[in-house]
Amino acid sequence: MRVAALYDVHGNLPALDAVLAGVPDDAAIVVGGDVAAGLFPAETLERLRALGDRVHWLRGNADRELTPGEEGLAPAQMLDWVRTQLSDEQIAFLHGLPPSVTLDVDGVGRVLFVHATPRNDVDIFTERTPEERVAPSFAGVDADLVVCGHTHTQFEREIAGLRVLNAGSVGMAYEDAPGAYWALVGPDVQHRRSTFEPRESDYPDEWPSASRDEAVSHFETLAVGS
Ligand SMILES: [Mn+2]
Repeated sequence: MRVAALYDVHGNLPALDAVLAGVPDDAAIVVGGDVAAGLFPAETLERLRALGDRVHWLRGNADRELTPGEEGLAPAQMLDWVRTQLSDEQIAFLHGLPPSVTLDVDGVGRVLFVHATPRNDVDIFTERTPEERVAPSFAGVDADLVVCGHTHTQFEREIAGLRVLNAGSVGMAYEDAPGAYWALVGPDVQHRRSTFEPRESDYPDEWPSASRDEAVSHFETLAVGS
C-alpha cells in the first residue's frame, strides 16, 4: 500500500478538498490528528468519515481537548467555538481515536504514524531542535519511518537513528508558500503542496498565520527538553 498522510487539517474544508483531489485513488489515507478544530469542523470531519475504511484515524491534542476536562495546548476560545459546531457523537468519536497507527508501506517499510511524537500528543520539536533533547520522545520506537505533525511545518530529519517526517499541515500551514501541505508515503516519501482558495467561516477569532521562520523560532522556545 501507499499512504497519503493528512495532518492538522484544522477544519479547513477547502484545503482538505484540494488535497483529496490530489490523493491517488489507490492510496490509503492517514488522518494524523487535529482534524476538526478550526473553520468548518463538522463538514471537515464528515467529508473524511464518508471515505470509510480507506481512512486510518489517529487522535491529536486538539481532537482530545474538545472533551471537557482534558488538558493540553489548544486555545480555549477556539475549543469553545468548535464544541458548538460539533455533536456529542462527533466529539466522542474524536476522543475515541487511537494515539497511533502502524502500517506496512510499499518501498518504505513499517511506518509509525503519530500526532506529535511517539511519547504523547503535545511534545513540540522542529527541524532545529537538538537531537539529544528530542531523542527521549522517540525512545524504544521500532520503525523504518515515523510520521509526525503537530507543528504545522513540513520537514524530514533523523532522530536517534530513526527516519522522521513531519507531514506538514493541510489546513494551517506555517510555510513560505501558501497552500495545504501533506505527504505521500510509498514507494518513496513525497512532500506535497496543494493550492486552494481560502474561505471564511463563522469562526470568531483571527485565524493564526505566521511565516515558516517565525513559527519555527516560536516552537523552538517551547520545544521538548528546553
Ligand atoms: Mn495542530
